[in-house]
This record gives sequence, C-alpha cells and structure tokens, in this order.
Amino acid sequence: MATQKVWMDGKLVDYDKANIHIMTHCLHYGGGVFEGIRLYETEKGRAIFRLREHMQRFLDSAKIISLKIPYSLDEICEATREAVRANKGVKVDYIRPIAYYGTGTYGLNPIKLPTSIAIAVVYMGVYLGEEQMQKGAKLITSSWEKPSNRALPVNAKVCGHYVNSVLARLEAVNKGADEALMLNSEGNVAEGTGENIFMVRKGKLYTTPISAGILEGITRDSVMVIADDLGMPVTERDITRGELYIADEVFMTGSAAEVQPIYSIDGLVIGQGKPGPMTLKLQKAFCEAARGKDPKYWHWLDFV
Ligand code: PPE
Repeated sequence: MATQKVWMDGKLVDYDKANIHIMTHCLHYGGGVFEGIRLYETEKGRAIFRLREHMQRFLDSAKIISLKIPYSLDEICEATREAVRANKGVKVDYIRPIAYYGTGTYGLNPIKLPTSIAIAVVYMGVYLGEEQMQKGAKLITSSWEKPSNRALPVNAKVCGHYVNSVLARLEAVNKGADEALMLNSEGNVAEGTGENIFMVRKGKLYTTPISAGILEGITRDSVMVIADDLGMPVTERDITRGELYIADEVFMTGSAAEVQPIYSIDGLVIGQGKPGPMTLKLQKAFCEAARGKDPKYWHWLDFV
C-alpha cells in the first residue's frame, strides 16, 4: 500500500510526520480556517467535487480573519490536486485543507505570525454511518445556541467556531441521537453541527437562509441547483423548530454528510419515519452527479 502523504507549506510529507509545534497560535485560540472536500471515484478516475468553490470559500474565510494566504486560487487548487495525486493507491475520499496562524509570538494578537497551510487527504467514509444513510438519522435540538453573526462571522469556516459544533455533537451522542440541530439566537432553525438543513412541506422544498447564521454550504448549493433542474425549486426562508416536527421530509447536506435523510427529531417521528420520496430523488441525483454519472454536472468535477 502506498504511503499516505500530506501537503504542508509546499512540501509533501508522510502522514505520520505532518506535525505542528505546541505553541501554534491556532491550537490555543482557534485562529485558522479549513475546508472539507469530497474526492470521488468515477469512471474517468478520481474527481474532486467543486474544488474551486471550496477553495474560494477557503480564501474568503481567511480574509475574514485577516489570515494572509500566500497563494492564488489557481495555485491552491493545484496544490490540492498535487496532494491527491501524491495519495494515489491510498484509500481516501476526503480532503481537509487548513490554514492557520503559526508560531513566533505569544498572546492573542496574530498580526506578526506566519501563515501555515496543510492539505491532508484522508478516509472519511459515510459521515453519520451506513445504517443512518439507509434508514435516516436521529436528531435532537441542541441546548447550545448557534453563535449569531454579531458574535462570530459564521459564514467563515473558522476552526474556533467549531467548539460550538463539538459541544452540540457531544450532547446529541450523549442523548442517543446521531446529530444535533442548532437554533440561532432568534430561536429559528440554523443548521446542523456540520450540515445545512432542508425540509419538504406540502410538496415544496425549503432551506434556511444565509441570514439565519449558517455556513453557505456548497452541497446546499448543489442540491438547490439539482432540485431546480428536476423542477422542484427550493425556497430559502426561516424555518421554525415546530415546523420541522410536522414536515413531510427533512434531510441535511454537507460535503462529509452528502444528502443525509432525517427520520426523527427530539423523539418525534418525521413524516413516514423513513427517507421520503423527494429526499431519495435528490440523494440519488446528487450521488450520480458527484460520481460523474450525469454529464450535466461534469463541470463540478476536477479530475486528477
Ligand atoms: N454547516 C456547517 C457548520 C458545516 O461545517 C458544513 C460542512 C456545512 C454546513 C455544509 O457545507 P458544505 O460542506 O460546503 O456543503 N462541514 C464540513 C466539516 C465536517 C466535519 O465533521 O469536519 C464538511 O462537511 O466537510
């Protein structure tokens, strides 16, 4: 088996040697940004799903926290392809680019710190589990509130933001659920700990708007495009917790989670208690698009 490699500041290093110093600013304060990108096996070889969009969001997230990235969008996309090529023959399906304030000075002020960047290529598998993907996953509403845009720039994928997600995910798992639903400071539905959320009511699709304090998901966008193409357009509007309880179908989207059906929320059965027809239709179409089976969406794939 080939050795798993990580791209670190322009060099390829063995997975076991891809380490950082204990005084790295990001480790203490969360001052870094990251991405999660799927890598799919297709008939034409490995394909990175919507690489450019992910890397644009990576650069945007960095800008929001004033983290300087010494690469252009083209260069960072090429570095990602290089990282994938270096892992030829390794069982991998997910790419994790991360850029962060490194070492040099102590204390919060990151202004004099160098930026470090790494691109790891790893195996993620089915995010919430194979059985959950088939039968649907169980959600609870987290008692932790999703930080508002007044507290944090939640449209940026910043490392430190994820403490909120980790707490909510722990709460879900401790209560026997698969995943947590996050409400925003208004009490409306925001998203999952690492996924956006959709519902079907009376045959129509809805998802929460950016203003609800969510990450502008790339899978969310892909599903919205596919849904539109299938003649079932998605409306972006606020969704309440109570509305989700009486929805006909609920599903979540994310790079790691893909299209994940939900069968239960806070102990209440959603719809028929199994993945609904619109969810299944979108899940199938998304899977085919990501795996290169639908020429209409080939422009989303970056073959390496
Ligand atoms: N909301 C949040 C908070 C989030 O972290 C993600 C991605 C999404 C929505 C969906 O965005 P997109 O991947 O562009 O469709 N979460 C990443 C990290 C998951 C993890 O466990 O780590 C991911 O799916 O890669």
